Amino acid sequence: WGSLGHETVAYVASNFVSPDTTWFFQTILHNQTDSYLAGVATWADSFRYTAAGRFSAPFHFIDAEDDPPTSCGVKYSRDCPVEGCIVGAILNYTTQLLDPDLDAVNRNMAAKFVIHFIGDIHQPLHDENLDRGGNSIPVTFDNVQTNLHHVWDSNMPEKLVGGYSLPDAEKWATALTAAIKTGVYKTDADSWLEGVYLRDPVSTSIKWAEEANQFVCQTVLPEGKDAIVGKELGGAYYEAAVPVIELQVARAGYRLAHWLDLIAAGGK
Ligand code: DCM
Ligand code: DCM
Ligand code: DCM
Ligand code: ZN
Ligand code: ZN
Repeated sequence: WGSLGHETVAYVASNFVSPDTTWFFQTILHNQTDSYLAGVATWADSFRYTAAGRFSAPFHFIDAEDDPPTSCGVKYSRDCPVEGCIVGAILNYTTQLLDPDLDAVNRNMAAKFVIHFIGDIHQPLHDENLDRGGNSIPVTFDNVQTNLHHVWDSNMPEKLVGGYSLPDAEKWATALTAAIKTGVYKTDADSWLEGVYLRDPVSTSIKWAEEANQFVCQTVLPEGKDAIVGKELGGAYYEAAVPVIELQVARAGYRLAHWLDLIAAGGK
């Protein structure tokens, strides 16, 4: 996701975490405001472009070597290479946060990574190998030339919300939070936490990746790559994608809240 998606996921999570969790992560992140999660949600995207952070670039995705739209699916053994992937990164940085001996600097970094990667794993194209997660599929969106990955990360969320500022994210998060508490997601939200086990971050997050990857076959490339190369996606394609984007951002925020609650409780 772009900044809007990540900051919205973070605000949704802040709306659901327990008071103990709020205090726990406000301390780690040295930020006592309501934006303590949203304020660091895009840090990992800046860090990966620095020399010190280059190692973390592969941690933002898992390149599922499936065959959309015919066959979708993610396999940790097949799709997570030695240099790492988003599932391995969620395992690593969650494990670090559970280590009572971890120093404050690495604890701060681990928290920022977990907040970001639980967002990215819910973006369908972050769980897909084809054309580098759609980065090499040229398209236009509202007459601007871009690529399919960027359309899902940024163009479609920003068209839906009407901007990408921090207040835009907070406003979108307020709407998604209401949908989870009392609206369209109310009956399903409990099921979003099925299969979530702090003692097994790999099985937990591969399930999230698998679920998002199914949308690559259903919604991202339903008629295959050739049907959208060079096409304008701001019309019917956008309308079909919006419900998936809203659902995935809502799920990511709700699951991030639960994951942070489990971490703050120390696995107890
Ligand atoms: N981005 C950045 N610096 C750059 C290029 C892009 O911060 N030099 C940001 C823009 C998007 C985000 O990265 O918000 C997309 O990251 P990803 O595709 O890993 O989700
Ligand atoms: N950004 C975004 N959507 C845009 C333009 C920018 O999400 N339409 C993000 C990318 C960078 C940040 O905002 O992370 C700052 O972008 P810029 O340096 O282009 O102002
Ligand atoms: N990306 C991805 N899968 C890949 C390569 C990149 O999901 N195989 C994501 C990471 C960034 C965006 O695409 O969010 C752009 O990546 P880059 O800046 O590395 O081109
Ligand atoms: Zn992306
Ligand atoms: Zn990212």
